[in-house]
Amino acid sequence: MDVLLKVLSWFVTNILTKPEFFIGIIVFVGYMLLKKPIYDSFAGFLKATVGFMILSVGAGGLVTTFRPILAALKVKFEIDAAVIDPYFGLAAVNSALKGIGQSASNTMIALCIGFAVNITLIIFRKVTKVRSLFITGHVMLQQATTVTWIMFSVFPELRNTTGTVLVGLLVGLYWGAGSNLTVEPTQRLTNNSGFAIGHQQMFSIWVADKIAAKVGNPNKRVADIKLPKALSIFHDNVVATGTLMLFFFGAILLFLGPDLMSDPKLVELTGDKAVAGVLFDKKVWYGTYILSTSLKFSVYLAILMMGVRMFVTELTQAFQGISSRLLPGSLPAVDCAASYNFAHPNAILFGFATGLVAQLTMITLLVVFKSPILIITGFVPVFFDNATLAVYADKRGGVKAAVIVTAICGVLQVLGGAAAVGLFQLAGGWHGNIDFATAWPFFGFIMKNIGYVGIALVAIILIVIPQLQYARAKDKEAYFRAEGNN
Ligand code: ASC
Repeated sequence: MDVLLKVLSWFVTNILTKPEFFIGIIVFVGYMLLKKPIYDSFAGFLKATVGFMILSVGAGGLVTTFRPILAALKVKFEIDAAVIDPYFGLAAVNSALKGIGQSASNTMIALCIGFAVNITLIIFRKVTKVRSLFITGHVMLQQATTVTWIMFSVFPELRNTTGTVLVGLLVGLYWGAGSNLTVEPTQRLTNNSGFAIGHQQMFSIWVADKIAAKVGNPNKRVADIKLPKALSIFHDNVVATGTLMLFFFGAILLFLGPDLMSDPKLVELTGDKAVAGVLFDKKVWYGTYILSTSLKFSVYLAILMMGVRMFVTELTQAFQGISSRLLPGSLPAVDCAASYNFAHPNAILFGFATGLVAQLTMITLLVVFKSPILIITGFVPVFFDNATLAVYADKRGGVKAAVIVTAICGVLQVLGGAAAVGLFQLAGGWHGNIDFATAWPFFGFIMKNIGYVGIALVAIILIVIPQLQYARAKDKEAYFRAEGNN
């Protein structure tokens, strides 16, 4: 058992939670199946892997730079609040697991079981109707950890192997059903580029795609906004992002002040050593710090987009090999940032800005109405969920839909986060991404109220979702060709 655990742990640490290699290997195999020479396949492996690593530099830079600013709000207001962010959630769950004498190895096993469940669903896709394999490893780790806590807090008697296996089963079903829901919206968005989304807002992408088609106008997209001549500089994403962030984070940083922004307490609060490197250094003028910190948003976003472009181009070509020879009609479900390649960059900005305003409004309301549970905005959900939903909503319903969808998302992120903190008794942080502010608290609620039958019910819901999706598909053959017009 010990050896098996070590092997599993090696696999999880070195491969499963390193999506860059996963994607690289898929690209390599895909090119080989397309009968490309080995040197071309190797080049594809490298470009996809390096592309994903560049994306991670961009995403990591955004997270590290803006996380302490949002965390500092908690200090400034002296509120005991939970930060809704998957990294804070991960830390909160890990310390809670320690508190009940459990270790993270449960999560590791659940993660592997979940992955195996997702593969099985695809192998039997004619029966299960699931076509997509979730391969965003770092996100799988966060999700398996959160669901482990939901299970262990709701059923203390299941803090054992049985509970861990059940977590694996539920997350595997979620990865299959959730990513499968993103197939049509993503294929439509990307002109059948051959990938789906495996991230933290999969149910919400499906919902956003449906709402947007009803409430908006696809002919008035973010790209179609006509600005007067003097404002036309904002068509350029670097200018738009830079200006908006300068005002936005500039105001927040002015409010927080140099003393707080140089306080090492923020490193401890965020649990991220890298934060030490982005704090204010009193040797420079605070104005310079504000300028460079705010503009880093544009810098890291540009890096992220460059990485996305590289790996998506390779993946799109190479996956034809896998979907034509190995697993017909199946798709890899990748990081939500892959969708940013198919949108006007200002749609991303729109989503983030609207989601943030909605979140801050809701948090103010929680304070005004003296809610016993308070929430602090976390960067990952407010940026990546809202940017992603805006991209999908803009495709189907233009600017109006993008604003409506992300405003709703921002509100739900705060309310759902607060509900989850209350429901699962977690201190300090909650996962916070939109699926974990809606679907998962709901699943947890079911389990808490009807016990073991609830676990079965959640599993059944997740099994039935792809069945309904297939039943509703107009063209059943196209469903298995995974086209976006269903
Ligand atoms: C997440 C998470 C990240 C980012 C990244 C976006 O949910 O944990 O690090 O989003 O995957 O590209």
